[in-house]
Amino acid sequence: MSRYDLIQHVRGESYFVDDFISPEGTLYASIFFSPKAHGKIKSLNIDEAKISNGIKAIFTSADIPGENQIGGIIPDEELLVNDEVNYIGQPIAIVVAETPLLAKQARDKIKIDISELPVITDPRESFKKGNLIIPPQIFSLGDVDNAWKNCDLIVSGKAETSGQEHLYLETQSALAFPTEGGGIKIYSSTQGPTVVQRTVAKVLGISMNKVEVDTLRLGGGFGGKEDQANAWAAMAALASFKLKKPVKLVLSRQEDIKLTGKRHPYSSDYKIGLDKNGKIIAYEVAFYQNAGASADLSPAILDRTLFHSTNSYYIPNVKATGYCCKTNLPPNTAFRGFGGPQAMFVIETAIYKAAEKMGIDPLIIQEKNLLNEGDEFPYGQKIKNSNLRRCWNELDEKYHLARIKNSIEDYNKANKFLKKGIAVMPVCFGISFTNTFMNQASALVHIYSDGSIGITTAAIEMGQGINEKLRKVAANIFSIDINKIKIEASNTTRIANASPTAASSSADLNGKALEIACHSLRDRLTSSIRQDLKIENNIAVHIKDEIVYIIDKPTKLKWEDIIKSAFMKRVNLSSQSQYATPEISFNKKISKGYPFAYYSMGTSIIEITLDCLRGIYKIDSVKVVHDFGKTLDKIIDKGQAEGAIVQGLGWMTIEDIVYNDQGKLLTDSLSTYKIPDINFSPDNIDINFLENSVNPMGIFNSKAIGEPPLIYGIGVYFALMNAMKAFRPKKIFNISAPLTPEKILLSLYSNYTDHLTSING
Ligand code: MTE
Ligand code: LUZ
Ligand code: MOS
Repeated sequence: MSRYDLIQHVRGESYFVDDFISPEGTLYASIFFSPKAHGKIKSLNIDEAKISNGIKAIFTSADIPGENQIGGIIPDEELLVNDEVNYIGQPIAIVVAETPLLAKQARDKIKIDISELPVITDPRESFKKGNLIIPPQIFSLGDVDNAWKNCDLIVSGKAETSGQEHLYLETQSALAFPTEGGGIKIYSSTQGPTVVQRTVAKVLGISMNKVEVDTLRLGGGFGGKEDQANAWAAMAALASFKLKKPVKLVLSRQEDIKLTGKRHPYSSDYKIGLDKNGKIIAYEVAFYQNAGASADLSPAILDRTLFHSTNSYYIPNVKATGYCCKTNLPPNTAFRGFGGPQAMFVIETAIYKAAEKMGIDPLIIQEKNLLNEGDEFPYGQKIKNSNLRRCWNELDEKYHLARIKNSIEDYNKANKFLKKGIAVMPVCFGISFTNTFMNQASALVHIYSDGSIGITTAAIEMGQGINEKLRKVAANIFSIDINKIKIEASNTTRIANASPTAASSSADLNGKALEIACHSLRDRLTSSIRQDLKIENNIAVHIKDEIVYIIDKPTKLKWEDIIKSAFMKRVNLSSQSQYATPEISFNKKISKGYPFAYYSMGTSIIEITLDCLRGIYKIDSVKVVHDFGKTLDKIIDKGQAEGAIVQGLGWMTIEDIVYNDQGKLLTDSLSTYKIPDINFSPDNIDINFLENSVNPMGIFNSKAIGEPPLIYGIGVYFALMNAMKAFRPKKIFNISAPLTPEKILLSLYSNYTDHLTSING
């Protein structure tokens, strides 16, 4: 186990928000939310709730001292509904009582009368009605309209992916308490303490310096707490601010599933044109993003969809249009990949369908069009230091694609109802926030007089191992025992104006900021040593394994000695630093620029066995060659790749979010929403690290890893489609993701008689 808090986790000793020892007098909040997806509030009756046992207060929009507004990108989201409800689960009132149970009991006594309005859950319907949150966004390269005539084959169709529930282990939680002078302090389970701080300040009508947000760690975020921790923190803060008491708000699992947004479902139209050799000449795509009832991060997510509309391929003529469609569902939000996976699913579908028409294997088209060094993306950036082909070739050399394909063909010939399928899935994911200004971070490092070190950055530990990576950076620069280093909670008083821990960039951004701070401390320490030992500037001094070396000779001076001496000489043993990614820029007006510091890339093979009698399947293996750069921590990176892959597999297969046409979530618990478990997961996930890859834009030449491998999971959809094709060679399947077993079964057979006839031969 390489992560330093793992032992603590296993023993149940780590603190999450609900574990903090509550201050004396802590009260508990419960949220009353809209039972209807669209309508006007005619009346809200809190009479009975107000006299409920243990009740302390009920707050509605009228009680908000500042702005009733939490929209980050667009101010279109009320904290508490004032007049019109827009989704089931939208918060209307905060009920505060002596215990969590009493708060829920009081909450359930609130009565509401809503005059209902028409409900829209489908993004295309919303588009038709003109309900767009932002104007259509377009990325283009070359001249698509003129390119079709040069194509030997044109294929068009529709591709759809469903949402995905984050299902972080720790539900949304916040604990707020008043501080002197009308301020507030909040322990929040958030990926972005600064956005929580900004939101709370706005809602309470106070300045940001009066709001302190502290985040020790998350029990998972996966994007679900990049923006959507704000509301709960603001509600706890509002109640606490008003009552001058500590207030804790922890959503139950079912509330969390119902009330919060998910990965965006997309419905897309594509048109792809190729020459007779399989070279892609033109690609046109329209993305209908199901944004839910307010903007949240949808516009930024739609941007990334457009950035990744061509995945790992070079296509000379592209037109990609994105529509951010408002619907009566909870606002959908960031989820590992941030709109990228949705886009990549569509181009892979287009390639699959073109291959089907041509009667060839999709991987021939994939390989032929793989990005080469210097190829241009539709947004103008050209790929540099591309290892995409190296990853592809190494995967092929190691696992022999042709051989796997032959053995699958033999297997499928020999088995009537069991069919194997294989797909190859390459990935090329841009690393940097696409909003350039967000690519900055800062670090604060204290060396205490006993030689131990405390580090604060904006990076939030949510299971991805960032704390261990940061410790490694500092331990490496100072050349000291890693156990001397502690990573402190992220805190807005120590680290200001921070971007959320997101976009897989936290190790790069915070690591590089930390590197700068550590270097300046090391420089101060070296001059302190020179002074102590009376050594000239031209003689090399360094610390190795906590011992001072002059040129290459060890001295008697140890780490503790030099710290003590520097302290006695009044050397500043604290350092604060900022890092901003160089080189990147993006012109939003023309949708061109150089938005990404670099790309995370690789290729995978996914193999499955489908039981065509029952529609059930087993994912046999996922084999990957991925470019991790020079990994900072092999075990952590491998864990990130494996976890992301399984999450991607779940999204494509068994995770099925269902809303009815009245906007009610039918899959609001784990009995109806299935996620991968150890039995579902492939027996064999082979992660190979591409050798000899360095990346100066990443910390210590490493590469970001948090999100990109999720995209490998998309391959399972096409592997399943191939197995279905082996069973029904003449049938053309057009099925939306996820490919649940029931959906597969219903697609393989036209009806019950058909099924029976098949069984009986
Ligand atoms: N891994 C764990 N265990 N838990 C998480 O919540 N979030 C993912 C990824 N890996 C997540 C995770 C997402 S969405 C992102 S953006 C990155 O971690 C963020 O962390 P990083 O920037 O350190 O990679
Ligand atoms: N968040 C964000 C992200 O604000 N901008 C991004 O580009 C991004 N990318 C991935 C995940 N979160
Ligand atoms: Mo990850 S979707 O950037 O939080």
